[in-house]
Amino acid sequence: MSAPNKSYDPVEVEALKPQEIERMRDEALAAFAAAADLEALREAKAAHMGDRSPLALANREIGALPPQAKAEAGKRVGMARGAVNKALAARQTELEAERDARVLVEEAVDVTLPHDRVPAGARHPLTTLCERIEDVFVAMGYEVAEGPEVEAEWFNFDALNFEPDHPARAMQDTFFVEGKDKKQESGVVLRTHTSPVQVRSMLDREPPVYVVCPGRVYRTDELDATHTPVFHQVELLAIDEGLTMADLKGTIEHMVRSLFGEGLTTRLRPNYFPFTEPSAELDMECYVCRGESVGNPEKACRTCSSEGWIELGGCGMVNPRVLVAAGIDPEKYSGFAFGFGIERMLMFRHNVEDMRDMVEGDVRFTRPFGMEI
Ligand code: FA5
Repeated sequence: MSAPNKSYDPVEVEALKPQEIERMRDEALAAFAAAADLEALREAKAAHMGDRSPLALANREIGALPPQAKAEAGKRVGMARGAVNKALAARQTELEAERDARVLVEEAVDVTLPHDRVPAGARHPLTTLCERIEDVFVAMGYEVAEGPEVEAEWFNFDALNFEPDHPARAMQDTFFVEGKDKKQESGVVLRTHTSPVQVRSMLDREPPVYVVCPGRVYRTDELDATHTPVFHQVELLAIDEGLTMADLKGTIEHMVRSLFGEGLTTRLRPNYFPFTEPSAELDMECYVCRGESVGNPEKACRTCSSEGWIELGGCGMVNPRVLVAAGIDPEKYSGFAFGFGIERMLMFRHNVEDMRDMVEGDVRFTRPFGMEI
């Protein structure tokens, strides 16, 4: 066997000759200098630096050379490519600076010009929240029901089992439109809650009844950070055979999870309403801290004041006396009802600290809530 031949002549490769490499480099430099904008420069880059460019192809030929010639050719091509890269970067910077300067001039806005556009308004978050709540119940087969804001005292109180001397009827809570002083049989009030719509819905329909009743209500409360004399409630009423508190709890839990997040629980605390028996106050687990703030100052929660629970509203099984007043047989049917304040829900859902912001009509309050449809 013969020894390896280490003294063969370099293979001649046309593309790697010094004058060829120089030519390719010069052509690339000329093309970059001639590029009038960034788009033209991108094209010149692809032509002179891309995978199929002359310099790239020449570079690939190096492998075919013997070691001695390989080093020399590699150096030549490397230097040419270095020069081309440098020229490209310099031209890129130049053209970007030109573009930025042009954009600044072309897109300049004269903010001192007079304008004739009326600023766009925004939907009030109370409206949007009410609609979202309605949607949750409509998806469960509930109907949206509404009633008048100027309401017969009978619907607002009597039919709901409020005794004639119940304190809620007193002037300090209720706006009387007529009747209170004239000692009429049944006066007219601005409804103090959405519960009269329960009675109207039962009178208007044959059971089973599943309604969700949003609306504006009125009380003689002073306007302050947590009260307003005009506010919104949503009332829920279900009348069917065999309904229990478990149905009530499950339904509200579904609403809470739809609005605030999966896995949240609710709890009932005993309370009293004349129109429900038994009655309860319904709390939801705090959706922000999920109870982790309780007894843990490091994880203090503003939303639930570190109590772990947020009070939602009142609820209970419809009092059989109310069913009778609405012409429904309490032996056959039972029902549950739930009512809560929307302003209060908006406060803890969006960290609104002062209820007055919701009623003052300043579009700067409503706009950040966006255009949720
Ligand atoms: C009622 O109005 C009952 N009708 C709720 C109900 C319905 C109970 C069905 C049982 C069955 P209450 O007076 O607690 O309950 O008011 C309900 C909610 O209205 C309160 O939780 C609170 O969020 C809101 N609210 C009450 N007063 C004001 C006020 N001045 N400003 C804003 N929100 C208020």
